[in-house]
Amino acid sequence: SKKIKLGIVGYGNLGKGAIEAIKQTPDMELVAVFTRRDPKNLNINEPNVKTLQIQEASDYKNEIDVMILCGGSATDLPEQTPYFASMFNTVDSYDTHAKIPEFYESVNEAATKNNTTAIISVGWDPGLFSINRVLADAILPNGENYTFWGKGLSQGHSDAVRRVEGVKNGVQYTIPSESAVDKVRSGENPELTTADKHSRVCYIVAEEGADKAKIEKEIKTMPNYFADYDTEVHFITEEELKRDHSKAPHGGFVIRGGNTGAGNKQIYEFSLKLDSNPEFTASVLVAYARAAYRLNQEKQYGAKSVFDVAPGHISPRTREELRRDYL
Ligand code: API
Repeated sequence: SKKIKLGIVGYGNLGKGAIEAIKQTPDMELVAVFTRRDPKNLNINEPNVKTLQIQEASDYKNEIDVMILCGGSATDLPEQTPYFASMFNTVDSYDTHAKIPEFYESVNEAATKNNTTAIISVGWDPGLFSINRVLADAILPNGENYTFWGKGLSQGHSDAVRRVEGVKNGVQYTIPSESAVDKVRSGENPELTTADKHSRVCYIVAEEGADKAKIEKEIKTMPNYFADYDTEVHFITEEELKRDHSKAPHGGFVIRGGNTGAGNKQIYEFSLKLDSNPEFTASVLVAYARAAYRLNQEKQYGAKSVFDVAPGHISPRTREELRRDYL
């Protein structure tokens, strides 16, 4: 049968990860990568993949089944997802948790109008962690959910600091509080504030002559991303950034402590340990691209989240195979 044809929008860490992830699938193929930059400057060594300008995407409506949107949440995706969902089935990794309701509404409008299927906020958090929060809560109603991230490099927060005026480059590490994790694992369901659970550490390369005090203040007071946390900002050189901060490990845990029956303690835990956060996130996006294609074939139009997608829909295996080998 014919392979599912994919496009990628954005050639950053996530877009590069998506190229690799698609190669590992038996049933999907990459048609083109769309970029805001000059396509000639993308060094993609894939003879059968076109590199094109973002504005050319509308010419490929009949050649691409699903568009994988690899832009950032801060400013790219709020514009790009509704735009592309008006022409293509899409998957994206929009991860500004506080703004997901309004993001959903604007994508749903575009997708519903045009009979496309747009799966939003796909990745590991939001994404796989979200599914586990829902499972744990449904199974153990008498309990409490906790999410811990790190220690690791958050793509979303790093993208956010790089958008601050005067910042040339930078990364952000999310650091979980070990004592908070230990308390949660013991099942005592402690009350923890946002700041009790994590702290954030940024390494910033400032542009020449930039006002470092102003940069630091802008980062520390940034809503959604930093304002509710204890945040450290360190200024370093470009060489130090390359030398010490080029890897992008991440991971974390969803934990729920609950009680059943005669007060029996039940601990639910899901965890990830990732060498490369963007490569893993891209792998989740690519698996859900398969689901976006299938849902669209079933005429399930509009914006969807991971909660609306059955696990069988993201798998390349048949339902018979899944029942035989994975039940
Ligand atoms: C953090 C997490 C990261 C989630 C993973 C992904 C990312 O604070 O480190 O941006 O890397 N919210 N959404």
